[in-house]
Amino acid sequence: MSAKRALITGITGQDGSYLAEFLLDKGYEVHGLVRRTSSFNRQRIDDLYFKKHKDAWLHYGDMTDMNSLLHVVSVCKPDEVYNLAAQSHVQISFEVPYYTALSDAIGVQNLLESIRILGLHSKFYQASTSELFSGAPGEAPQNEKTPFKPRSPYGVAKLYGYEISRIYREAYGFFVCNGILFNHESPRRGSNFVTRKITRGVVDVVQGKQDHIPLGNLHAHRDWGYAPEYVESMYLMLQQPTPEDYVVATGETHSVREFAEKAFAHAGIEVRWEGEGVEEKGIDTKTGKAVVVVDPQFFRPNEVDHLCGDASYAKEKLGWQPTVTFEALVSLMMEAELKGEGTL
Ligand code: NAP
Ligand code: F7E
Repeated sequence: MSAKRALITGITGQDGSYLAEFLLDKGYEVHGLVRRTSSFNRQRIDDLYFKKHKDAWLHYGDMTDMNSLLHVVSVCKPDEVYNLAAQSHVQISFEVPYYTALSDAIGVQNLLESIRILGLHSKFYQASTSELFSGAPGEAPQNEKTPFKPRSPYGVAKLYGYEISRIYREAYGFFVCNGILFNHESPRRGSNFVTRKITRGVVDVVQGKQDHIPLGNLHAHRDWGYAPEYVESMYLMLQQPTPEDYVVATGETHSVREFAEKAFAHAGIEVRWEGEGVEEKGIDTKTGKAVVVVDPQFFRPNEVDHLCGDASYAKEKLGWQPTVTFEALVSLMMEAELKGEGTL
């Protein structure tokens, strides 16, 4: 029997790189969509065995360019499509709302339309997100039935992606699953997301390269899991007899402040908090120096305050369950950072 073929958009990103490894290990032929960039941005896949693997292929294209998607889909004829490509930074979506809508909303439709026009029966995974929820504390834990009320251009673009995916399932009988994934992190996380910013910042503070880490909202609560475990849930969704939508999360929530405390503790620095609001600082109890300061440039015009997912449906139907705890996640990210192993 010939190998199953998967097309992964967003293969150069955190999740795409882990998913590519996971599927190649399962014997898939993996095709990835990459953008042309003036300097190479393939650190997450290049040094892994992707580059040398005989069953791995990269194709140029862009979610906003229907011609390129039609071409790539017609060349690959994938059994499974994992649509992970997105402008994925929530704060930046306030600065580039139009582009975010094009890539994260219309891009999903472009890819679904490509499959439809070509008359293929590819199964389709859509990277939906906990940013569909409002994050109002009274709503947690959020599950598949919690109402959506996004609070950012990113969230609303992803809502379009979620709904258009559902519509292709209902209207055309497509096998489409939305994975409503809560935050998931790793040493490959982009360095402008808060977890990586903190772990890199702690190492820079320890090595004397910077005095402190400037952060925004320290009160925000997130349900943080480990990315390699989360990509497995994407694969499991597409192996079910019927297509459905699933929340994927740990069920634990922690604040940005707690993440910073734990990361500094890993490097032997105890932090005590002083002041309030923009005056709040994290002080190294030994030296008395501020190692965290609040910088309002990292506040968002609108914030999702409190996320905590209920993944019991994914556990029941997919047999999926996370094993990496919050403490273990901070430790493994700090260990990788100290060894210089994180993606730049
Ligand atoms: P990421 O590291 O930011 O990777 C995003 C990927 O999308 C990159 O490969 C990027 O390519 C590609 N991309 C962006 N715009 C594109 C476009 N217009 N055309 C083609 N490719 C484009 O994101 P991630 O953390 O791996 O997340 C994967 C997906 O899951 C995203 O859709 C994200 O919104 C969603 N999600 C993430 C989380 C999370 O906690 N990580 C949670 C829920 C949902 P370049 O390398 O060229 O920039
Ligand atoms: O922020 C607060 C910030 O940017 C987490 C994406 O993968 O997960 C991610 O979105 C929290 C927010 O992730 C800083 O205000 C404080 O409350 O790491 P983040 P995110 O916005 O939750 C969801 C599920 C996705 O789908 C997205 O694609 O941390 N925060 N200070 C900060 N955030 C950043 N980035 N930088 C700060 O300095």
